[in-house]
Amino acid sequence: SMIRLIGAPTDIGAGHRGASMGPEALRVAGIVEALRDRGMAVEDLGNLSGPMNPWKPPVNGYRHLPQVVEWNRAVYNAVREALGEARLPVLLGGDHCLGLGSIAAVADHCRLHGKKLLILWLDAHADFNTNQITPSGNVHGMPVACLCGIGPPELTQIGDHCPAIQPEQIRQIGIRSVDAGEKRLVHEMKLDIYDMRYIDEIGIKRAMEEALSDLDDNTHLHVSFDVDFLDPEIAPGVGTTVPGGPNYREAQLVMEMIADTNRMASLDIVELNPAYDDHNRTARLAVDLVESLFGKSTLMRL
Ligand code: DIR
Ligand code: MN
Ligand code: MN
Ligand code: MN
Repeated sequence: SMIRLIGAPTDIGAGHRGASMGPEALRVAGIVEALRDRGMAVEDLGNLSGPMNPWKPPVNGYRHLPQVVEWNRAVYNAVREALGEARLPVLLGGDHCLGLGSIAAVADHCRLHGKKLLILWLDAHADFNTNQITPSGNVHGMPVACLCGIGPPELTQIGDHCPAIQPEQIRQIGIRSVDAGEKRLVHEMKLDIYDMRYIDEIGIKRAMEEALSDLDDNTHLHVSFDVDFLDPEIAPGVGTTVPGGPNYREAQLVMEMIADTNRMASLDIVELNPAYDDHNRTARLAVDLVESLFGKSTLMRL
């Protein structure tokens, strides 16, 4: 189906400024042309608008909660509308707090159409903090907990249902930074986490086979791609780098294996931060990986 790009230029959920420049960096790196070269129809709706970053300290364990709510409402509406018009929404973030609005919209759409939803969360972080356990107050560290119903009502009730998803609908890949309280909570909630230790032991191919094992032809696969998933050696342009991530070949294989399922029906590209990048190389890498996500292959397809 036709791809719809939705820009959400904000960094209200992050602890570093600059993810607000992500949508334009991806356009400058040629995301539209790359997808069209793959034979896809693409429409770019431009950017959503929302509140400025007031750059204030956290209140009650949340930094910028009213602004986070407003941006997520805009993202929810835009993603919901795209899916309703049979578009494949690609959210250009923006920080990862926006994964909440995006996935809440996808979950409501799937419920309405009797689709199974599976979410692949590619990230260095589990993003399962709460205001009680967060070391930072940054809401980009909380969207998965909010989706599972743990968080402030303004965020857990962003869509039609609370919780928006069940923990067993999510598979996290590439995780290598989990905060102390967050660690307890992800165990308690039985989150399905393919962390880097596990990937080192069994390899990225088997890890992806396991993560994608219960897809069927009625499954909507959502991919939430936090660019800090990638090793900082290849992807310096993010606010919170964590060493020891997937290298270029491993990241390509992840994307190619997702493409092979033919089930990806929505995508977030978040946390790209041009202020930390080296001449937009991380944006160009993200576009290269997105081509693979949409089926670019050396030998298999024309
Ligand atoms: C850390 C960093 N776990 C926090 N989180 C994220 O502040 O909650 N960084 N998502 O990108
Ligand atoms: Mn994240
Ligand atoms: Mn992250
Ligand atoms: Mn970050």
